[in-house]
Amino acid sequence: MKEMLLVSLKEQFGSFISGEFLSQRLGVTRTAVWKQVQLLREQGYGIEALPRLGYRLLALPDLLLPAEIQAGLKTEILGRKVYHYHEIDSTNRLARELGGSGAPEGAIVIAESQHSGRGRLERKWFSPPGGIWFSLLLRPRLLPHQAQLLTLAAASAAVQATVLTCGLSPGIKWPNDLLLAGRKMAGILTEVSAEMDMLHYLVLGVGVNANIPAEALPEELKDTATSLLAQNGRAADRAAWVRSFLQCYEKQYLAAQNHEFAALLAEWRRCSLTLGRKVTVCLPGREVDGTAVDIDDYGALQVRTPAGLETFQAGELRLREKEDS
Ligand code: BT5
Repeated sequence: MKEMLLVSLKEQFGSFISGEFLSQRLGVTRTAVWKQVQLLREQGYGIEALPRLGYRLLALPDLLLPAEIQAGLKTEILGRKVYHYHEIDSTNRLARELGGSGAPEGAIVIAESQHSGRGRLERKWFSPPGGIWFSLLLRPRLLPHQAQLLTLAAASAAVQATVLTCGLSPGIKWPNDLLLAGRKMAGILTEVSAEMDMLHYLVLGVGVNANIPAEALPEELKDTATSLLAQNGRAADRAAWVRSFLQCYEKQYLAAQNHEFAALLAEWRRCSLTLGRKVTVCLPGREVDGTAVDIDDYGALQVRTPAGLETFQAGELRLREKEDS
C-alpha cells in the first residue's frame, strides 16, 4: 500500500492529490493514507499536506531505498528483495549471512555507507555516503571454477550501467576494476560458499564511487581513484544506476545459468582496457611482465611473456604505460 501511494504521488509530482481520491484509489481510509504519508516522510520523502488540497510530493530522498530501486525495475529475479541500511559494516558480510540462512536468490543488501567495507584479500574499501555499495546474493547452478565468469559479467554490466545512466564509458582492468581516466571508479568483490563440485551461493559485492567529490577521497587514494561525480561534474542518479546494473546483469546471469558464456566473454573483451596492453602481473613473491593477449573460457588472463604464454587465474595487475615498451 505504501508503494502504491508513492506511485500515485510520483505520477502527479508537484501537484496536489486529494486524500479522498487517494483513499478510494488505494481502497483504504483517509486516516490510513495519512499514516502512510507520515511513514514516507520519515523515510525522507518531502510531502506537503494541506487541509482542503490534499497531498503533494515535492522532493525525493537521495537514498537507495527499496521503492526507489524497484520503481520501474525490469527484472525477474534480481533486486526483487532489497535490504537497505543507512550504515552497515559490510554489505558482503550481511549478504553472506543471508546466503547461509536461505534468503532468496537475487536479494540485495545496499547501504549508504560502510564502516568496514572490504576489498579483495581483506583490503579496506573506502565507502562514504554518496557511493553505491551493495551485494547481490546468487545461487547459480554452476561449478565453483565458473564463478569467475559471473564476476567478469558483473564488471561489464557495471560498464553498461555507467554508459546508460551517466554517459561515461569506463574500461575494465582485469579481472574487475572499472577505470575512468586511468583511475579506479568501481571494484567488485565476489565471495562464494562452495564444496569441491558445488556452489552453495555466491555474493557479488559492487562498490561504485558515484557522488563522492574528488576532494573527499582520502589522501592515499587521491592519485588512483575517481568518481562519477568527479568525471561528469554532476551527480549520478544512483537508483537508476543500480536498476540499470541489475537489468544488464540479469540477462548475462540467465545466459550463464544455461551455460552460454560466449556473449558474456565477448562483452567483457569489448569493455576491456587490458587486452593488447603491456602488463605486470603481481603474484605473491613474484612479478611477471608481458603482454595481455586474451582471457580463456574461464576468465583467466593469458599473458605472452619472454618464457611463453602464461595463464593467470588470479592476481593483481598493473597496466604499464603505453610508451613503456
Ligand atoms: C575491490 O577490491 O576492488 C573490491 C571492492 C568491493 C567493494 C564492495 S562495496 C559493497 C561490498 N561490500 C564490501 O564490503 N565490499 C563490496 P581490490 O581490488 O582488493 O581493491 C582494494 C584497493 O582499492 C584498496 O587496497 C585501495 O587501494 C583501493 N580502494 C579502496 N577504496 C577505494 C575506493 N572507494 N575507490 C577506489 N579505490 C579504492
